[in-house]
Amino acid sequence: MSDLQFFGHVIDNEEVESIDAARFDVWNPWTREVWAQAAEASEKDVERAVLSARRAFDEGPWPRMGRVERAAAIHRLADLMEERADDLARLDSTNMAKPFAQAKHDVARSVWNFRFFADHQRDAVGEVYPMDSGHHTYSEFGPAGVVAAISPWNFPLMMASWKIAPAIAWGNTCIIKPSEDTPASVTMLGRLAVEAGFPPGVLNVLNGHGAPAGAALTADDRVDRVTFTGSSTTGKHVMASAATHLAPVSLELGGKGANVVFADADLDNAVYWAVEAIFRNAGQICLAGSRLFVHSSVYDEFMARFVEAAEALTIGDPFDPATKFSSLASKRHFDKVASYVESARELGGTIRTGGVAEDGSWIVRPTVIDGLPLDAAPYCEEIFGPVCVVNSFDTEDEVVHLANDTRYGLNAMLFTENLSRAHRVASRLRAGTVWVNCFFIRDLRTPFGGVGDSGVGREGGNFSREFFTEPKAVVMQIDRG
Ligand code: TXE
Repeated sequence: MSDLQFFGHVIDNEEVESIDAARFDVWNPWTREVWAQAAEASEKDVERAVLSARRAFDEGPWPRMGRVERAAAIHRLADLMEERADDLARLDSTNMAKPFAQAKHDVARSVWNFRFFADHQRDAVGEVYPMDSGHHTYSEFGPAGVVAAISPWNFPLMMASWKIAPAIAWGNTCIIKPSEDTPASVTMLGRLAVEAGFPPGVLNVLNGHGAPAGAALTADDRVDRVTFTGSSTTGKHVMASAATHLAPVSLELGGKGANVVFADADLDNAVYWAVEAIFRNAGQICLAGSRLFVHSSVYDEFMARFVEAAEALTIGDPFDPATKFSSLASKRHFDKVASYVESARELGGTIRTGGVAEDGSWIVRPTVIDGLPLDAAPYCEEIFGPVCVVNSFDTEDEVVHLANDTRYGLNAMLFTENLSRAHRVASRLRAGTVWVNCFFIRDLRTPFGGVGDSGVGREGGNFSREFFTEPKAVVMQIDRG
């Protein structure tokens, strides 16, 4: 009997094996050992999950429940997550080498996602349109149906909660397929939903690979909404698949965020956030500030301080409290990031610090590169790792052009003490979010999403309501004249 942990599917409030009993290995990237197994869904398991979610939506209490009662149920889940925060964080740290303090932070953010959307739907109001014709129209926001949510491995619990919370808060039922690299914390979330007393089928967790599990899910015409976070390439497949049955999609895809440091920036602040923006979570963040532009008059000073700060990050075991930075999330991903560092060297880039740790680990050290041509792949493509490519600029027009000259458009950052410039440049940057003198600050009421290859649609606050409901106009005749 194996002593590996097991993460099954959670379907109809029961944790089950796959119908054919297939499993896959789950790795710990720090120890480079298999530490668990998860159920590997086939089309038959997808069918089972879809039937469960469909039944829960068409016949179950959840979509018909009062908004106060539904909010209370979601808060019960959030309470349980808080009680078990260390366990949830431990799963993410083990599963993807996320430093434990950062994993704890992610759990807190996940709890907040549930609490926010529970209250947001509870307190929401509709719209009323008085009409001169003697009629009166009001809007209603009813649940859309069954939501398929597909989440990535870089913030396993947090990204899943960001999708599940608004979906279920608005009365939908949900099937979440976590990344095959990180099934652990989302499966535990499914177990906690059972403990919280959710009706069967409201939250189903389906473990498995992109194909067949994810693909079968998005193609299923009993699914009413598809929300996906992952690569731009897979996002296009997901959109095409959902289009076969006209299910609206929300896609949050890759990024190549520009981080612009003007000459008048507070350099302490700019260096601090430049480090956070590219080395937090080992750079495995769609919002990473991976293209850094520094005004030529402060370039040398900034680079010296940036390199020093990068080198000061403590690299090590994700469970060591001193660790700020650990290995990449999988061997596959390590190979991808390492090959970009190698190609940067071959294409004439100067590695100012960092590089691949040549010790058999899956670590790429905090890496800063400059001198790369602007058509080089490591400058143009999403690396999704701790690799920052730096360039200098002289004028505002030049840097706006450079920042926007990408097929991505998820986010950008700018650092300046000049208020007029901050407003002007923020408005000219082609990105879903622009941070001025900061990074990673999120108010859940605000729109979140990207342009171009960074995605389709926005989520957050009322933007999530638009996506996860079917708005309806009810026209009443008030006055027969
Ligand atoms: O992504 P995929 P991967 C980027 C990042 C990374 C690259 C590859 O650059 O290096 O993508 O990562 C599921 N139908 N981002 O391979 O393939 C899959 O099982 C339905 C950016 O992990 O996009 C997983 O659950 N689903 C990003 C999820 O999609 C499918 C976060 C993501 O996998 C599917 C992650 C299919 N045909 C990676 N194929 C971000 N925006 O933050 C795969 N999946």
